[in-house]
Amino acid sequence: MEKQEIIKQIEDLKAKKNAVILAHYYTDTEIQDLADYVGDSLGLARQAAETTADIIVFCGVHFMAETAAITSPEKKVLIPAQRCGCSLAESITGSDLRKWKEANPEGLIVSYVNTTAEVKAETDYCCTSSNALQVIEHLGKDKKIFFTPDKNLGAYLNKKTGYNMELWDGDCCVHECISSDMVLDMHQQYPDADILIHPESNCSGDDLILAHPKTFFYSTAGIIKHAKESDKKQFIIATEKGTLHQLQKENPDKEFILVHPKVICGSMKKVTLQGLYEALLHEQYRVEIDPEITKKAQLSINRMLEIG
Ligand code: CIZ
Ligand code: SF4
Repeated sequence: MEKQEIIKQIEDLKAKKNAVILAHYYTDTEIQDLADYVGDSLGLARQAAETTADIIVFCGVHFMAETAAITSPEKKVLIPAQRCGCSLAESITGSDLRKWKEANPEGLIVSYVNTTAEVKAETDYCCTSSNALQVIEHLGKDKKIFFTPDKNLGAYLNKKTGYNMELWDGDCCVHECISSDMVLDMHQQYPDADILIHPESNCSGDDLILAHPKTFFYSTAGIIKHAKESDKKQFIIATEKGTLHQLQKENPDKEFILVHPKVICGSMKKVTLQGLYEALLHEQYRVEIDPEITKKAQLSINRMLEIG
């Protein structure tokens, strides 16, 4: 089928089946352009919880579709591509958390939302990069906190708050390549640009980068907001490449420079138009979570949603 015909079929199936298409900022540009809602994990989790659609087609990686299935257990959640993994979500298991809890019965576990449903079920509070600071500040400095699974976001949070959270040794294989040297090299090339950095990046705990007058740390949604509200015309973007699509769409008169051409999440790019069409047509691939795990995971997600 021609591309235009696939797009028409997707629109028709969506209307016929009362489906909604949610897409992450890191998916291919044509998927973002077709989606009913494009967002980061927090935005997508909220949309999934609020939608009145019967079917959610989740264009993103597997843990994100799981989150939608947890927040909307009565809906049919579909993911267009199989094996859309995430190095962060795969770095830790429910059993790792249970072991920590046994050794630290007074402690609290805060998990970044990039985790499996099983890990969320063992977590006290979820957070995303949009609300991580709010969540840990809500818990207070005196609590013993185990922050999982992203060591870079964890190091950033410890630096920003003065907390001493214990950190799990996980990372995002995409943002891990964004080093301090890479950021400083780009700054030399574009000295007037603001540098907008996702805190999953390898440089996020580096005092030099944190104190740098041109750096700003944000979630993906925060990066987009900063670019829109700023009077600046040029920005270095230190996160996944797909983010540039919305940035450029919303700010056609501004320039966005990706910190390095290899900052691309291969898992997100597995979602294709053909896959999306087949997902709607055959109602595949269904993401279902065990009801007991759903109930426990809902607690940690809802605690996060109540805070911010
Ligand atoms: O790297 C990711 O997967 C991110 C930043 C997710 C999100 O939207 O928070
Ligand atoms: Fe996971 Fe990193 Fe891809 Fe995000 S960019 S989905 S954290 S591998």
